[in-house]
Amino acid sequence: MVTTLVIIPTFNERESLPLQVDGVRRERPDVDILVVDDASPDGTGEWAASRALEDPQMHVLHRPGKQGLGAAYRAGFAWGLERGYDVLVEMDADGSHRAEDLARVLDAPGEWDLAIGSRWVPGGAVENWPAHRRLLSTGANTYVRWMLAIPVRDATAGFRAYRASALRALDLEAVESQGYCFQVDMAWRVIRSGGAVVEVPIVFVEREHGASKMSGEIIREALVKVTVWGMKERAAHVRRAFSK
Ligand SMILES: Nc1nc2c(ncn2[C@@H]2O[C@H](COP(=O)(O)OP(=O)(O)O)[C@@H](O)[C@H]2O)c(=O)[nH]1
Ligand SMILES: [Mg+2]
Repeated sequence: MVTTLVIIPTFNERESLPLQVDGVRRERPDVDILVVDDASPDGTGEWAASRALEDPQMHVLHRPGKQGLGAAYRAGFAWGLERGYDVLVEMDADGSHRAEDLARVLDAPGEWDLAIGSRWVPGGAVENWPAHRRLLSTGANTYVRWMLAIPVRDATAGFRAYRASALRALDLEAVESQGYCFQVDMAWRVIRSGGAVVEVPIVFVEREHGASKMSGEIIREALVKVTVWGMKERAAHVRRAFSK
């Protein structure tokens, strides 16, 4: 039997997390959950710890302070890989990633190393997003696809499942990116290491409780890094062409 760990990073998600945990439990009672909490001042970590006492399939990793999404996932992956899970899932706490889409991501067709729950493939959608956030996401994804020359429609998506073997093939310690850039970085690394990526449509619903941690700095990091990676890739192509 395939063992699955759903990793949920949290920072101040006291209102949303209980709904998300209940949803995952309801839709996929077979999976284990790991909440990675960065010492949320609102008591999210305490709530998760008390829930874990009642539920043997729920675990919590408490971290000393807010260190970013990428760092939280790296710690969560290490935790899950040490314990031998076959599949590791990334899922937000805020309800944007619907529990009813989890099975769709986990049961993605074909042989995949990374299955992305995608907003920007036919059947995918976003609910309750203003035009400027849609434009930011579609624009960013068009730029990433062109700059890195990868066929992924939603490389910034944070609802995804990795085969443990694909994560083991990467040097996770070397991944420094945070935020959206972390998602792009990871997809690109899987592709470069020869892994297969599939996208399945999901409906992304903007959060009802709490606040987004998105910031100008997160957008800037993604833009700068993707540009640098793309330029380096092009320079390497040119060097290879001339050295033939
Ligand atoms: N542990 C941890 N979780 C974070 C951090 N930043 C964001 N998150 C969580 O990552 C998920 C996505 O963040 P969110 O603010 O909803 O980003 P958005 O959906 O892009 O607006 C949520 O579950 C957040 O609580 C962080 O620094 N540490
Ligand atoms: Mg969100």
